[in-house]
Amino acid sequence: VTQVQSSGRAALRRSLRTADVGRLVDDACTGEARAVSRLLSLVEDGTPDLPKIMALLTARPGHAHVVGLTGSPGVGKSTSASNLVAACRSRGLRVGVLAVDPSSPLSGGALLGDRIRMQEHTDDDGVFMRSMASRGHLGGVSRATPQALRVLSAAGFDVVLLETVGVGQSEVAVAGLADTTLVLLAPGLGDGIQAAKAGLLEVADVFVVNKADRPGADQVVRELRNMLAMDPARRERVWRTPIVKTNAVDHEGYGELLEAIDRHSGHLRATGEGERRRIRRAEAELDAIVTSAVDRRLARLRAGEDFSRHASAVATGNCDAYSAAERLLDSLLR
Ligand SMILES: Nc1nc2c(ncn2[C@@H]2O[C@H](COP(=O)(O)OP(=O)(O)OP(=O)(O)O)[C@@H](O)[C@H]2O)c(=O)[nH]1
Ligand SMILES: [Mg+2]
Repeated sequence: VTQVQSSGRAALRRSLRTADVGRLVDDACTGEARAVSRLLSLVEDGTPDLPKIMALLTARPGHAHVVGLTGSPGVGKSTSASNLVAACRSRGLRVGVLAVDPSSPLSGGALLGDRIRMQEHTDDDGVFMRSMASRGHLGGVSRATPQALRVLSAAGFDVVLLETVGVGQSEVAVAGLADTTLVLLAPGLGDGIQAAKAGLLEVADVFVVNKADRPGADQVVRELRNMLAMDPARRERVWRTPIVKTNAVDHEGYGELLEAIDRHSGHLRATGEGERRRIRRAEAELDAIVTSAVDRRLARLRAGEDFSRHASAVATGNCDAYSAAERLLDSLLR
């Protein structure tokens, strides 16, 4: 399987004909899983066809509501995502699931586990599941995520679940791309403090206290309530962050969780906050594209003759470093 995948990847790196790009986008927009998957690979690999693809997708924004799931390892993100998929499907909603690992180049184990958990949905045309790891490019997945979300929205999914694997700032950043961010906590993980440390409390639109079947769940809810009450930034907000208890193993609490997500979605529309988040996502997307372009040009510049010529001039005292740098910067941005 790995071999087939990697030769497929090599093929993807070659440019496609314009007509083929058009057909691929058309197929993906009908929700055809293979076309969606192919587009996501192109996004992930940052292939030269991306500008064409993104231009075509602009006319088809879709209407997906992006729900981010984040929280410490083992808190139950994947199990909860699977439950949310089921809850959405019972309402007739089409769901895309994007599991991203912003921190590690490969997390084959976790992703394999997720596949097994998602197995009950594999025969369902209304569900699309995809994992992205960073393949060793620093910041690679975070860069690709806004565009991957665009693809899934264009493909007509009503809801996209964005699950982050791994912890840290990049995870918070990825969660920040969602319309509604769920922060999961569970008893017994010392989670309240961990979440506060990782900056997760700030990004939460809904708190999910999972593993409600375990002792200590109500204690976590109480701690959260206290923390929320003491947070001055929260007091000024219109949105009162709900706390929903779930038991992912016995599928309990998901009706209530979907209701909370619905209410938040209504809040986003009513207050203009939704628009602000779309702008924030566009900023992240632009930032990623500009950064990649500058990185590429900088790499070319460093390897070029101009650079060594300027370095010699500085070394021999014919030019000061700042003037030389100015000239190089001019040529970089031209
Ligand atoms: N008792 C109990 N166990 C749960 C519950 N939810 C998840 N688990 C178990 O907790 C373990 C971790 O669940 P995952 O869904 O893989 O957690 P995760 O947050 O996706 O983990 P990572 O992807 O490694 O960060 C699994 O063994 C689950 O079966 C729950 O509500 N109650
Ligand atoms: Mg997981």
